Amino acid sequence: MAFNLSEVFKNGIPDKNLVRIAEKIQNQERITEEEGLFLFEKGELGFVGALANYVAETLHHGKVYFNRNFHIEPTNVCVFTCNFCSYSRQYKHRDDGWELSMEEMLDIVRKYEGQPVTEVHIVGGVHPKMNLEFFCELITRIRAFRPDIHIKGFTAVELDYMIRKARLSIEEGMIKLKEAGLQSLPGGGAEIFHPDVRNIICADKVDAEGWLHIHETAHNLGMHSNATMLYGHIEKHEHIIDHMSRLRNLQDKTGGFNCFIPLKFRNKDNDMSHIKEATIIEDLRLYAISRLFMDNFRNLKAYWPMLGRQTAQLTLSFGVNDLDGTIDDTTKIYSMAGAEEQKPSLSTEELCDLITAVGRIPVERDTLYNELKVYKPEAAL
Ligand code: V47
Ligand code: SF4
Repeated sequence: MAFNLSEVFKNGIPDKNLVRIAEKIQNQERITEEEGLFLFEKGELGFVGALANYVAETLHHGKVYFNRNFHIEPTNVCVFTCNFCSYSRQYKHRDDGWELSMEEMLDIVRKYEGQPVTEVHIVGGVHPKMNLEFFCELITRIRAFRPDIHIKGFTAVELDYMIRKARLSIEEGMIKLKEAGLQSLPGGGAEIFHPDVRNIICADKVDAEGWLHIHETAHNLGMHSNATMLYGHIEKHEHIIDHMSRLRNLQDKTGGFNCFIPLKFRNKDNDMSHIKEATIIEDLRLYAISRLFMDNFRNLKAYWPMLGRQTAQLTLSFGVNDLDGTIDDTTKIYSMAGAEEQKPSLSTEELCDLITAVGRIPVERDTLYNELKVYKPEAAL
């Protein structure tokens, strides 16, 4: 796609630092942390959006990815007390929450028999009685029933707890899970790495180094993973840049991340409800700057159950190239936190319509971003 700097600056005299950043982006040079911060401070939405759109178009030529997936949330009982969480219940209040048995979880998988889903996403609270052995058995039994489904499961927070409790090293624990059939890790639990924020919003769970070590170990074992960032609460721009920089560094080292997923903080029914949510303008700037800063992440995902389908659709013009999946109303994390999508479920036709409405090409992918079906414009209508 041809890109014309003068278009970006047509409304005013360009700031020389912004010109320099735009030139770097155009020449596929990495921007520094200072430049990333500068974009947050001085880069208006139209400017960062045009650049981010240019980068996404150069990489993906108008393609936007989605997959056919469903979630299993084993429990919302959790030993941790993240202040932003609307979903968890403490063990002593477990009667207010849910704890699925092995059979109940396998029933969820059985419900999809004969359906062309390609991924199961398993994430939940950290239950003190659901251990490594239990989850290895769950994975083995899902694999035996549906060997064709990719099992993406457990945030680094869940893994850290279950592996430490089994008195194994992270590597030993990850090998056990991999042998049972776990194929990749979702990106949750990253929140904001910087201790000045982490110690306030989620002080008691795995820290930045622990989270990064688990993902690095998974990558070294040949597994892929995703990375998230919870934004729009008490963090400052410096913390966002620090977070993205740590992920960018690990990606340089291993290349094991599939995608980056900024997650918008939703404020219903949690201990941070007094904090106003980010505006749509802030969401779009954040996605655009992520695309510009995370130059070694091919895929930037807008998780539509969290953002709502309309804002997710808007992000497609601001650097995003992935919307996650059909979901089929199998997750409660975001509806409980106040997301617009109270029963998140989209058919492939609806996802295709969202994507084609903004002039992009819908592509069904698998978890590792292999293309399964390209919906040519006429086929998608
Ligand atoms: O780590 C919890 C977030 C994450 C709130 O890898 C909240 O494809 C906003 O791992 N407001 C877990 N966010 C979810 C997760 C995930 C989600 C989508 C895709 C993928 C993937 C992974 O949910 C937590 C936390 O950051 N979260 N509460 C809230 N009130
Ligand atoms: Fe537990 Fe995860 Fe909620 Fe934190 S975000 S309290 S670890 S369920």
